[in-house]
Amino acid sequence: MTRENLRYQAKDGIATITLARPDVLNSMNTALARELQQVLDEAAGASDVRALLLTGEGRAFCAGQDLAEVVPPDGSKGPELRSVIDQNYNPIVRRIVALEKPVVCAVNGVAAGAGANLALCCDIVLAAKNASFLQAFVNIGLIPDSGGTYFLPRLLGLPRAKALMMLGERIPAEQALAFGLIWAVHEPERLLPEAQALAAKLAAMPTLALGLIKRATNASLEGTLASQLDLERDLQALAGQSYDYAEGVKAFQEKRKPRFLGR
Ligand code: T3D
Repeated sequence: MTRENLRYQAKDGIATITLARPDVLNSMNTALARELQQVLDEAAGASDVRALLLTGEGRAFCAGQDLAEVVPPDGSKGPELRSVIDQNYNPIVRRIVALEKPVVCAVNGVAAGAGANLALCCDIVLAAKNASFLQAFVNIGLIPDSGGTYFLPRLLGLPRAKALMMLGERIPAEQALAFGLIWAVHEPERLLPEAQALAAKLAAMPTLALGLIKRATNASLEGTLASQLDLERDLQALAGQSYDYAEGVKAFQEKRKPRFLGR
């Protein structure tokens, strides 16, 4: 499979995906979107992949839609926005959210538009101190997509979510951290090692339980206490049948570190 717009490496239980169009700040064109969908499918289907790490090459994480693709500078007609969202962005967000493996995002620079929302739909988001987040859509007369209008009010509450989306201002990583939008901020040179260590930690954890935590958390965004209590019971019953549950309890009783196999 051609992978001209990203790099993909699966090693030691971690699938690392690096967006690689640095000259245009890793902005998303159709080719990159399709490649990203393909590698997400590959990581989902690989039983030896137990955590994913998403990052960008160069000084940006992702500047959102490649504007030259949708509005070609030569005046020719670009693709319809409706189909770009339907075929490029929505399938990516759906895959990441539904994937029952942890996805770490290392935001190495600016994350704008759909690039910001791509980061925010991941499970644990780290950012470099010099990274920034920007709901850039309104600056070009669009509205947030890629789940922005879903995730931001839930992550931030309405006042901050609406201000971010309506003002289109760039907020630095430290402010994103203070807002509770992301998990941690690291010095730029520490970002990748920290993200790799976190992904390695997750890859050695009980993968089935992590996947079920993700499933329950997704449901909690829509559900009631009653529906969550029922779901927790059902998912706990599943987790309770796993090898890793038996191993976790055994290791506790034997006062040793557990060796989880992810099943
Ligand atoms: O299909 C649809 O359109 C619907 C889907 C929409 C989803 C979206 O994501 S809409 C939002 C699209 N993104 C943007 O509007 C962001 C545009 N970019 C910026 O606002 C700024 O570039 C940044 C704030 C991200 C970074 O600013 P800065 O000053 O660090 O960099 P720069 O100088 O603006 O950009 C560097 C280069 O990257 C530059 O190219 P050049 O002049 O060196 O040849 C610039 O044109 C290019 N670039 C940056 N963002 C994009 C881009 N090229 C294409 N598309 C981009 N989004």
